[in-house]
Amino acid sequence: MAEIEYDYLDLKYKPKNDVICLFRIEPKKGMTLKKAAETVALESSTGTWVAIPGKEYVEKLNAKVFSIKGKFVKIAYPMGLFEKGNAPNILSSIAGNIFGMKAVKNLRLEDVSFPKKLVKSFPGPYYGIKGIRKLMKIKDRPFLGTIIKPKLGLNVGDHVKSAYDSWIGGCDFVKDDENLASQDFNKFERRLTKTLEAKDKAESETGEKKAYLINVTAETNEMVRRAELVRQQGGKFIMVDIITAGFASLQTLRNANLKLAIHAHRAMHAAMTRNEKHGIRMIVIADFARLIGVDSLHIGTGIGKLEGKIKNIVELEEEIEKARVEETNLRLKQNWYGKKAVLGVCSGGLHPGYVPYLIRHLGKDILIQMGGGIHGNKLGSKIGARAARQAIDAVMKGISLKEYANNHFELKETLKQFAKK
Ligand code: CAP
Ligand code: MG
Repeated sequence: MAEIEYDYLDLKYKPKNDVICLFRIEPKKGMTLKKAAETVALESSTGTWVAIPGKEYVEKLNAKVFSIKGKFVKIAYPMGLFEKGNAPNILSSIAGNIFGMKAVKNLRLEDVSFPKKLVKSFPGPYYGIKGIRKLMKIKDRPFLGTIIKPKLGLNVGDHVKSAYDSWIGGCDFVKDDENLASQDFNKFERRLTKTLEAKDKAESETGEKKAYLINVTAETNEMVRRAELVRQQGGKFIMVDIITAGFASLQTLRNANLKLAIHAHRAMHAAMTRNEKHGIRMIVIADFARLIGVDSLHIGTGIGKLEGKIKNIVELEEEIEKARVEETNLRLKQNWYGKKAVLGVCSGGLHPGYVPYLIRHLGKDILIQMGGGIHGNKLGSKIGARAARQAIDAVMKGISLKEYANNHFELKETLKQFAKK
């Protein structure tokens, strides 16, 4: 009898072409989970705190709570609620006011699953993993990257020198740090030109493809202008802080169709993703990043300086790489309808000693990045990069790092240095 009261609840409903969200809900004291779930469904679709008389025709767009298992609730949102190809619009509903509602003590959006029409309304990655492998001419090993350190304050000359040493040592990618833009100590234009020159030099000296991921994060128009400069100067990659820049500006950048690979840094994500009871799980951010069309995305390490369990990182990697993913406890199934695979990036407190762990858990289709783990090497960035590349080579040859280090002094010295870290 009580269920009839719920306009936003239908436990017999079988979703077809809806957007599905999986929430973890803790109601406020004195409220049932059912009522709290209904409140989430109404606030994130057609409703508010009071019924609006005379406008009943909108009810066909009501979101429906259709599954409740323990604290986990699934809600189906009719496609008609959303504008296709508009990421902020979708997020303002499914991840909007609801987190602040008094009806919930805690609320976490664990995952979202999109129907075909919605997936098709976004472009997805331009290159994806296969495209990046082709650009870099690297067939079947993990990519090695570095983040120039110190992250801020370095002048252009030292930045370029560290980049060149890293490439010569064996890095494929050199990346800016997330908070480097165009500050007085290191202006964007000069850094771009000089670092690309060093890249060309490193390419001709090593015979390998090298890439510079310059951080273009800025006000949207300025960001597109900087990306255009990269294209004009022959760069193939850019990097952007997708959370602080925002999904709208990421869409603008992707839709500008500059044919540049977009490397997505996720600075600030942990403000939303870290609390396991409240906020938004990283997999949701990753879903939007893949839809909008980044080519590589930071997914964590499970072992370095930043929080994140390896089990969750494996699931996250599957979500951005596979053609379709199956449902698990905290993940919804998703058919990606041909959207290209995004390259998972492992970064944060890494050094060569961690390489076997990363490849064992996450496979070869990853970009392993070491900032401090290369530039903090007492023997310099070049030796640091060489040791990191040797660690990858050892794993690919099935040889333990300890054994490989016996005839590779760079790796040997580096493992000693970082042994106690
Ligand atoms: C890594 C890094 C990255 C983090 C981001 C840093 O440097 O440049 O920003 O890895 O984390 O500043 O920490 P180190 P995530 O190699 O010196 O740690 O990839 O988890 O979003
Ligand atoms: Mg960084």
